[in-house]
Order: sequence, then C-alpha cells, then structure tokens
Amino acid sequence: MRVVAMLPTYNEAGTIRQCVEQILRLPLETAVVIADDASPDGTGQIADQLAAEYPGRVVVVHRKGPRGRGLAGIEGFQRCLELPAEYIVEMDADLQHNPEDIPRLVAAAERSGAAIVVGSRYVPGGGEVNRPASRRLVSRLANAYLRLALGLSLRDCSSGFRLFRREALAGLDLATMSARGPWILQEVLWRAKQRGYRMVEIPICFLERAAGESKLNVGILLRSLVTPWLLRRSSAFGGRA
Ligand SMILES: Nc1nc2c(ncn2[C@@H]2O[C@H](COP(=O)(O)OP(=O)(O)O)[C@@H](O)[C@H]2O)c(=O)[nH]1
Ligand SMILES: [Mg+2]
Repeated sequence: MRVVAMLPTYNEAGTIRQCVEQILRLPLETAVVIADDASPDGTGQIADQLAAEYPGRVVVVHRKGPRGRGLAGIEGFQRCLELPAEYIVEMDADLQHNPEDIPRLVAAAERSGAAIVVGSRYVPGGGEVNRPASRRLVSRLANAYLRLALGLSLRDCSSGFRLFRREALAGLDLATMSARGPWILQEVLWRAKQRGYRMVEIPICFLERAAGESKLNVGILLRSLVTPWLLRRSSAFGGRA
C-alpha cells in the first residue's frame, strides 16, 4: 500500500461514496481512513458499507466524545500510521479537493524529497472555482497573515489538502497536539517548522462543494488567526507546541 487518504467527515453523506471510490480507483495502491464524528446524516453508515464492499482498503473510525476537525484528524492520522503506507494524504470528503490530484502530490514528494507537500490555491496554476469574491478575499488575507504569523514561506497555510511522508507524520508527535478544531491545520505546520521539515507546494484547484454544507464560520476563522500566537507563547514557555 502506497497512499492512505485520511478523510475527516461530519455530515458528508452526499459525497463520501464518490470521494472514496475515486480514491480507490486511482492508478496507485490506495486505501482510505474515514474519521467520522457520529454524523447525524448517516455518513458513518455509508462509510461502514464502503468498508464492507472494499475489505482491507477502507477503515472507519467512529469517534465518540467531543466533535472536532482537529480531534478527528489526529485520530484519523494515528489510524493511518497503523497501516503500512508510504504516504498519508489528508483531504476533505466533500469533493472540494479533487482525488485525481493525489498522484501529483505523490509525484511532487518523490521529485522534491520534501516531508510535506501542500496542495495550494495560491501558487501559480492554483485557484478556486466559483467562490464568491468576498470569501476569496477573506481567505487570501487570512493566508497572508498566517504566513507571517507562523513565519513560513508557504502561500496556502489553511489548505486541508496535504501529503505527508510517513516518517514525517509520525515525527509530529500527534498525541500531544492541542487543537480540537480546524486550526489543527496551523498547529501541524508550526510543528513541522519546528522539526525543520521541508515543505513544498503544488497548485490545486479548490472546487465547489458538491453537496452538504461548510462547517467553517467566523469563530473558527478567528480561532485560526490567534493560533500562531498561542503556539508561539506555548513554545516560549517550554510547552510542546
Ligand atoms: N470528523 C469531523 N470532520 C469535520 C468536522 N468539521 C469539519 N469536518 C470535515 O473536514 C472537512 C473540511 O470541512 P469543511 O466544512 O468542508 O471546510 P471548508 O472546506 O473550509 O468549508 C470536511 O470533510 C468536513 O466534513 C468535525 O467536527 N468532525
Ligand atoms: Mg470543504
């Protein structure tokens, strides 16, 4: 098995099957780990059906306890590391990240030797389809800010489409991460930077949501913006950011 895709899911019943099947049909040895937070729309049951249809290639983590993109991501990653995969790819289950881009992420990792390959909307060739100009602007501004606050040279610090080399992901020490929500995306970059990991970006097109609803809101955005400072402070006081 070469690549395991980690899909955090909350209410993605409209897209999960197509997303998983597209990943399994890629011309690579692939598997999928779904980390579902007891979605009320039945995503978890569809995931179980997929696991039964594709034995050994689909693993479902039914999370209990507090819900969260960050918490689910950590548990999903830990499950991925129990599988013999060379690369782990995290991505949305709503088809906003195109499964067909996965081979390009893998190729970029092999070409560059980087620890992490980020699918980026903000490098030449990348972009977003049919997003209202206001949301694009907010995302761009937030990213320019995050890049400075985290001290990174990445253009897309809030992309949820990323490939990790197995050893790099294991080296992040997931069990000690603190983010419960989507700001986990920033915590992972911060840690990767502290570990001296090389990160590269390749262009991706962020597609329109095919079904379901975004869980992003102003609270999450603000929390993401303060995250770099909390991580810096915790590092300065000897905490394990
Ligand atoms: N398990 C889990 N997944 C979540 C949660 N919130 C969001 N997700 C998933 O994380 C991915 C990204 O979330 P999404 O709402 O699409 O964010 P957006 O693309 O920025 O609008 C999707 O696959 C969601 O289903 C959560 O609380 N728990
Ligand atoms: Mg999405």
